[in-house]
Amino acid sequence: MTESGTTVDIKALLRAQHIETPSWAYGNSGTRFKVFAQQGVPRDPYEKIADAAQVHLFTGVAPTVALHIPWDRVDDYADLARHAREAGVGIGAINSNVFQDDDYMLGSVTHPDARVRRKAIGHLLECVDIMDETGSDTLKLWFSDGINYPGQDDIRARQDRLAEALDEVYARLGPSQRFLLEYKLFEPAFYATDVPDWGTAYAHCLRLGPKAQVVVDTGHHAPGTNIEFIVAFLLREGKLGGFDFNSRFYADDDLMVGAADPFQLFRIMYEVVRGGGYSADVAFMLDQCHNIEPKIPGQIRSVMNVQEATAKALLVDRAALAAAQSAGDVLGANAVLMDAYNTDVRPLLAELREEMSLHPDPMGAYAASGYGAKIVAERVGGAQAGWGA
Ligand code: AOS
Ligand code: ZN
Ligand code: ZN
Repeated sequence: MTESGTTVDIKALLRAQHIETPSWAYGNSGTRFKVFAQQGVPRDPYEKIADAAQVHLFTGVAPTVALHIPWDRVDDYADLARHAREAGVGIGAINSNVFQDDDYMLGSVTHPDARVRRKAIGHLLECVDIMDETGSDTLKLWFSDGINYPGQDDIRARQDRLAEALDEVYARLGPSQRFLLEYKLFEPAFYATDVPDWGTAYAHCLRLGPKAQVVVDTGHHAPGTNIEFIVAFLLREGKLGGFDFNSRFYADDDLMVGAADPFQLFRIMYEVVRGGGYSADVAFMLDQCHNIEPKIPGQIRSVMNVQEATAKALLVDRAALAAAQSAGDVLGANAVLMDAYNTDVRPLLAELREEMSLHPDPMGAYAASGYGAKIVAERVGGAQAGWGA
């Protein structure tokens, strides 16, 4: 393949990339210490979708927005989906919430009390109803369930209860719907989380069948975890359903993806490309909360960071890499990967945006658009993203 042929192929793949932004990124958020309110933030789900549409307008690769129930509860979901379509975006994953009610202090689907488990499962089934109404094909399941102290509950019985709940939700899925099971090492449970790692999520999904897959939130691992290995393994098994992209320095920090460790993001994207995940049904979703930075530009920056990592991953000379690997050329193989990582792909992406009739500089174009000033003038009393609301 010629050099220019390669560039054309890479551009076509980048043009087709689809990065989903989360509705909760557009509202006020913070830490347990303080939520700093910003001016102009959305007051309802309709305005969150309008903001998500801006990210798509300036990047061209963020055509869907994930909803979170109940934070995005409305009377008429079909109307919300219509509003999204009119704004130029679609509804992405439906994120369930079985962590915010008082009932869930000791767990939701793994709670020792059958009444609470029934309530939690009822919510998950309601989320599938919302998928039907909005046309969403993906349910994202994250459970805060776990225990804080040894002996607090029976670890194994909690797995049985989890399996029962997953069975029921799985059975409710339509033919073109799936759920993604998200794991997280700790928080809010500090001793034993019920879905703490990819192995637990994988085992449950494997038992259930093809409509259950694992979602990798990049902030949900112990420091030093080799996330790209997990990606490679799950892809090989056909069980990687998608990503919740964000950056972490310490715990589940939910910072902009690619901010803390762009090299790790590149390594992850390389395994996605290598494993065929780029063309398969692997969802690239952002799961971020902008505590101190402006929301819409924060999402635009994150989308661009994912694009840059993807472009570098696509630039890896796979033939040269395979040759070096089979020759046992350790330094040569590593150099092939690093050459791609060290390439400045910003000119390529600027060129691609111009070909897509977009401004080559999405951050600058958004700043110049006046949308930020308009929402500050129009919206008074914006909502929190969810926590503590
Ligand atoms: C929680 O830590 C998980 O990352 C969830 O994916 C997510 O942040 C939350 O459920 C909002 O949807
Ligand atoms: Zn997440
Ligand atoms: Zn998280």
